[in-house]
Amino acid sequence: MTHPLIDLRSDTVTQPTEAMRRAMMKAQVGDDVFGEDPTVNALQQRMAALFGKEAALFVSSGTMGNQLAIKCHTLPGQEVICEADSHPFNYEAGGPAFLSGVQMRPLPGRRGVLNIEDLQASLRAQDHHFPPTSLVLIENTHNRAGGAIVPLENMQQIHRFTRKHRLALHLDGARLWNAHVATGIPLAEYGRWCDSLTVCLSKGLGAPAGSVLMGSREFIDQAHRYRKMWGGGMRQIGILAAAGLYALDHHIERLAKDHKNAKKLAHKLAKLPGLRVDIKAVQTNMVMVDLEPSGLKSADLVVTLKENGLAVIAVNAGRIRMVTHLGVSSQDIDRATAIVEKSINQLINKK
Ligand code: TLP
Repeated sequence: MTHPLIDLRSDTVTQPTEAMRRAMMKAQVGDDVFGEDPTVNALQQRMAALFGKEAALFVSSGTMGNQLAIKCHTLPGQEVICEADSHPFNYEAGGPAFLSGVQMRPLPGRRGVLNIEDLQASLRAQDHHFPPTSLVLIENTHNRAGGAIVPLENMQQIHRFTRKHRLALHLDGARLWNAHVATGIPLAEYGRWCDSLTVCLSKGLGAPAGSVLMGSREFIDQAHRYRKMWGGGMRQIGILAAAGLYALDHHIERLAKDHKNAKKLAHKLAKLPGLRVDIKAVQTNMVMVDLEPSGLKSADLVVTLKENGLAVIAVNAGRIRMVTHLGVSSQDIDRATAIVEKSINQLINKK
């Protein structure tokens, strides 16, 4: 019997469920550029209320949400402080420089967490040699740190720091849902300690597309204008917003299953010779696997795994990433582990 490919590259690969597709099909729609799509309006209102923000804007992607936030919180020539492994710094195609004309100042974090002393030390004196700093960016859960949860206390500390120094604070909460389910901290509590945040509907929540940017009414009004300018004004987009609304009702609590599957995967992989997995570091739906003990290169392993029916991505030359999501069952985890074991043996025997 041939099995379908198990796709652990990302939680972005999910297929909309039958029930989600039905919700999309039945959605009432209108022209959202005129503000007349009732389903988009309902999603925006619901999201703003959930996160305790004045207003929300449905955007095409997490990248667009983050880039709009950077645009609205800064002026060209200013500086943005971020964590060195953060998504906006590493994976948004240089957007901050291109779209907002700002300079990014990456600070090294610890498992995605920015240290308050490093932030203090990064402050620049009032001197015309220096770029003025206007924004701090944080990320929770943290992607490159393997889905790590950034503690709320750290966010509160950074919030206090930004108030004191009159800086804006934006949270890239692409997978904030995962942090919320893992910690039990209410979504509004995360909303409370930042000026703006982006959350994605298209990752663990399983919608086919869409993210939501939230903040003050004035901030969202400005973001709305840039969204239009950047070609992101869409029309009868309630079809996609309906998937988001469906996900809010049905796909938040189930993230606990993804977290359980990720832990199961980590435990099983840690037992295989040649691999190193930091089980304690698996806090949500991602597992980072280091290949160093085996001497294998991730690029080779990725190809062999794919041939054997498992898709993963390489984070760097010696590390692969596996992400659990609603398309992955507990049995898939058993099968994925067997495929990893078989693939490592094949590659080692070839050497
Ligand atoms: N991340 C993707 C890839 O770009 C790496 C993934 O598969 O994890 N913030 C964070 C923390 C993200 O992980 C991502 C997507 C984004 C923003 C961007 O979201 P999209 O892809 O909707 O632009």
